[in-house]
Amino acid sequence: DVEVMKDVTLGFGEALQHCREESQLSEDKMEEFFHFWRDDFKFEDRELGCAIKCMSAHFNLLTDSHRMHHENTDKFIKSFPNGEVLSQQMVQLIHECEQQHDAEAEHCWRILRVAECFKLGCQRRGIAPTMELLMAEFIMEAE
Ligand code: M21
Repeated sequence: DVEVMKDVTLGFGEALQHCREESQLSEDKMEEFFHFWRDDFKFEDRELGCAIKCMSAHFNLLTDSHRMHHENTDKFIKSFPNGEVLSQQMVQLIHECEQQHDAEAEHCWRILRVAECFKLGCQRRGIAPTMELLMAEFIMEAE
């Protein structure tokens, strides 16, 4: 459901401010996390992988080996309205993406590839939020 994914994205994106310094992700590379869902978004910068790693750690969603913590991720998604309709699907999708990219030993690069795989999987399943929806909510929150 695209509404749920919108809420999870905006919630997760709140950690971006905390993680800019640590991840070295400059504002011109990504001013707001929801740009992740743009059609022309490029998964090229290692710093973005580092930022997603930091943001995940901020919400306690990573294990010691820097893989998704299934239980905590499930709980995190369920903390958003109607999160229970997507949590299992998201956890399973991220897990499959992790398995596909397990050979990449460098955490920031692997997490960047996992994130790209996750986005593609969401688009195939029709659960990726539209930019229109994200922008509208983001502007409302800022006002
Ligand atoms: C749903 C909102 C945003 C999602 C963004 C990034 C999702 C990236 C998943 C990667 C998780 C990292 C797991 C480590 O292997």
